[in-house]
Amino acid sequence: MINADVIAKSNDTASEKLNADYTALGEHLDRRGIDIAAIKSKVASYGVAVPSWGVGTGGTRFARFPAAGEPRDIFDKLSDCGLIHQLTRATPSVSLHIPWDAQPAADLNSKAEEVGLSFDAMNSNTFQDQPDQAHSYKFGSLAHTDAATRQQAVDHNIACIELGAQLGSKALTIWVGDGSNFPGQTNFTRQFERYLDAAKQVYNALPDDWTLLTEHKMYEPAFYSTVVQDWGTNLLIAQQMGDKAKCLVDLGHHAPNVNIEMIVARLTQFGKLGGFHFNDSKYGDDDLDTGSIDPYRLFLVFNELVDAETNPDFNPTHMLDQSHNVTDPIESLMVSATEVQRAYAQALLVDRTALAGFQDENDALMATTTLKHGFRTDVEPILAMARLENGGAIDPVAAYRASGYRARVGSERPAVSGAGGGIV
Ligand SMILES: [Mn+2]
Repeated sequence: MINADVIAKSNDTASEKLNADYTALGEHLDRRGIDIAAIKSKVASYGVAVPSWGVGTGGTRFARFPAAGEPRDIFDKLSDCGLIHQLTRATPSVSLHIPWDAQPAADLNSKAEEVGLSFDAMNSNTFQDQPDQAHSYKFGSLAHTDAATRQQAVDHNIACIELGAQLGSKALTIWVGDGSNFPGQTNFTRQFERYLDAAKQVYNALPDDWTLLTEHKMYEPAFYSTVVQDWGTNLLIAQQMGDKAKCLVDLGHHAPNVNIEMIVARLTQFGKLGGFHFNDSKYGDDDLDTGSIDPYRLFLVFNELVDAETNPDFNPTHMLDQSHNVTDPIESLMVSATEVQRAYAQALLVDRTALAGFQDENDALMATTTLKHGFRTDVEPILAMARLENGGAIDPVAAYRASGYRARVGSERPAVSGAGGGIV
């Protein structure tokens, strides 16, 4: 966390220009029949969770290049996450990953309170082996051929629920790497039956007010077949489990050019959209920064979400899930949180009455132009004003760089060895 004076000083130099830009945008939106204050209010109350693992430098299977001041444990991670929220006012919660972040609940709650954060969905890990575990996940976890290995994975997921319940979390996200690397290596049907049976045991351990989020991913670490490979399989799982089970959509977990916004609409229509992992992708699961490659697709996803907002039961979790290889993770996460807010604000500007009319009249050109009108509007003054009024920074990256935070934690936290393998 940084001194409030640093934020105030940074804002002082930028506030005059912001006021002028905000006034001009307000007049422009007024001519379109849109109240800028109402949009700002919605943006101000919007939050996206930060993944605890996002504040460390990521990497690839080839290498990892750690930066100065890498968080050494979950408490350092929570400090970094707290700073991101302090400056952006857009990331009020953190999603933990167990066992990486496993610590006594009292200590986690105390640190979270200190840095002004709450806990979002819990994430289990059955895609790598831990030093003290009895059975290896080399050939799978919840779908493993060996019953004892499946049971170990089930028990781990239940332990995640039990810890999360003490932290105020209300969801467990399961992603498994189970699959195969060779045709014939596994029987697709029997493997999926084993997964469903094990996942049901986890589902049965959920408190009544919890949601089970299952996350699909097309490939990797399994490169021939993956048990939960697409939204169709994910939907089957959620339907087989029950009302508390919903699908989580990670934007990077699809083939290039897949119409993700349509998947969002389908899952929403049947009450099975549970949450998002925001990131971006150019080729495969690159986990690039949200909105860095295709901001229009991000906007189109939010267009579907805003369309569904009228349903009071519609409340999917939103989280960033990306890997930072060449940037300061704190800066990337601040910019990405802002990109998510930007897509939300742009989607709020779409004239839905006009759009529905053009759709009914089959006026394709005017329908798509109506959508684009929202996307083309520069909403930055709305985002910046929402941050300023909530106590954040008009320009979070500028304030962060002025604070000297990275240099300070660089001297406080011993360097992490770069010799280890990358986290993908
Ligand atoms: Mn993800």
